[in-house]
Amino acid sequence: MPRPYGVTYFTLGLAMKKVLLIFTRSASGVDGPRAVYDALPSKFQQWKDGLLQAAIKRAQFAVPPMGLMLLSSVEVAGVEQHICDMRFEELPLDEHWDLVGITVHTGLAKTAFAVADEFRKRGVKVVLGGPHVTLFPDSCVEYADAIVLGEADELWRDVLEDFKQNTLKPRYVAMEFPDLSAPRPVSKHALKIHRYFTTNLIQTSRGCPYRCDFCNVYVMNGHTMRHRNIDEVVKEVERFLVDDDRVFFFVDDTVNADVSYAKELFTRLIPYKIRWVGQATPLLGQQPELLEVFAKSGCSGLLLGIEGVTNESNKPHRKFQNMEHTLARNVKAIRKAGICVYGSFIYGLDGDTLETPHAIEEFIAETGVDIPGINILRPIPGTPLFDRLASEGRLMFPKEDIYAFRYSWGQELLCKPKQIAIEDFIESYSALTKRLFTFKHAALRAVKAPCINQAIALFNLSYIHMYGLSRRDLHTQLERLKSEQPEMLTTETPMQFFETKVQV
Ligand code: B12
Ligand code: SF4
Repeated sequence: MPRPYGVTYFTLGLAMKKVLLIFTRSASGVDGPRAVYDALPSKFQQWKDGLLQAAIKRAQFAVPPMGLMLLSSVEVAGVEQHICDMRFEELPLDEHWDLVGITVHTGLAKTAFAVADEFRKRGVKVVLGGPHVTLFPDSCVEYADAIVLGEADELWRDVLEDFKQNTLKPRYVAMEFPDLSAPRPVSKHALKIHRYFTTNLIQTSRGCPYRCDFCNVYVMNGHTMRHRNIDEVVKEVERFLVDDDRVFFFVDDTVNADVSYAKELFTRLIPYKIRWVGQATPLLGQQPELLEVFAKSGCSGLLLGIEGVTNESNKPHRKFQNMEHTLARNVKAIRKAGICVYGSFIYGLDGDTLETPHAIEEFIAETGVDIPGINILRPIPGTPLFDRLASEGRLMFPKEDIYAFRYSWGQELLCKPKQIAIEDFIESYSALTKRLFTFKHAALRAVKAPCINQAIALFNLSYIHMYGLSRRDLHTQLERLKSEQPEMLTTETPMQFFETKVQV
């Protein structure tokens, strides 16, 4: 959709300011799995990995960056905004740009800074924003002409206006969380709609009432839930359906956190006959009325943050909402309502032992989780978990080197498990993923899935490859540790170390 300001500006003889918003690609994982450790995989492996990368990137969540969709929807006279999604395209370094804005995620910060350098070398001003800038602003200053801290929905207009007036400030800070109830129509004009799996991304709320220690959503977006106006969300669904009738992705971290809001919203969406996916807590299984509304409004799949399957595993990480005695029942209730479950598990939690992989496997078999995602506990810089593990001496990289804590796909151990020696952990994790991701399981899960059977088959098939990659990388990491840092592999686990110290 062309921006209306263009005509007026050219009529007045003024040049439009061209702004480029950039989203970077992660080193591996949902953006196309790649080896992060294997320096020299065989020719056959390289060929196979390359072939599968593109297919997996598309089959997984190849969705546009919602943050940049919002920023590019801010209309300022005399400014036209474009999006470059590096997961799909090269940087347009040779085109003329007046201003570049880049989203910075912690695990991808090095890439974002390198991109910033490229543009600044060419004399283009660069603004950095996103989760990493909000959490670690000072580490970003040297790579930018301006940094934006916090949710930039309203601030972005100030940045663009200042830039136009040549009065760009070095730092913009969102002093308060933006009022989400105010109308803010989202435009898709800067997106290439057909390259994505879907472009129907909607966020109805921000903030999270929970405080899991490995997460930083509540640090960035606050504890109090802020909601958008329900009429506005319904209008957005209507508008989006005009250009794209594919599946909707409600990107809220917990779409069932506020039961009465969710019930009203999704009841209003029933007549639109959309299909949608989202993220929820397993507590949904105990919210029968909401569950029914979700099913009737076209919910086909939910990612459930299950993490550990026992209270011993979850409690040390402040994951109190998942109680062991209701967890399996809740997952079964959700599937019984006709909704597929992506179960997101974490192995390596403080309460985990070598028995945990079997408990996870049994849980999956009992509940029929349609897609199991088996993550390794990941200390994300800026989370309470990161700080605690640093103080316990359990980080495997220097805590100052926050960029070492890159994002990958269960391909790397970043901290020492509390009760399991590293070598045993890698062996047991590898054995678990080998047992869970087989052609037989992929076929069975696809057949038993309550809906979207093809998508379930594709996901499970792609995980055979992705967890194979994870096993290869983890074993390469293990070999390197053996030769370069054997002291890390001492059979004394941090737990035993602690106990010895206490006895002394
Ligand atoms: C949906 C989602 C996904 C989806 C879709 C991603 C996509 N294409 O956008 C999928 C599943 C693909 C995904 C993948 C990953 N994700 Co994700 N994801 C989310 C989630 C739940 C919502 C993101 C969202 O749309 N938010 C809504 C928008 C409006 O908010 P926003 O992006 O933060 O943007 C606002 C501000 O940050 C700021 N802003 C953002 N960019 C810019 C740029 C400029 C110039 C400026 C000025 C401002 C600005 O202004 C925006 C408006 O207020 C968030 C959690 C969360 N609550 O945000 C995690 C989150 C962003 N993801 C995270 C991670 C780690 C990943 C992965 C690396 C996982 C992996 N191992 O592969 C990949 C990385 C993919 C990539 N290339 O970025 C982390 C990032 C942590 C961090 N400190 O950097 C988060 C915060 C979750 C968490 N707590 O750990 N993710
Ligand atoms: S992991 Fe999920 S439930 Fe826990 S704090 Fe983060 S967003 Fe909230």
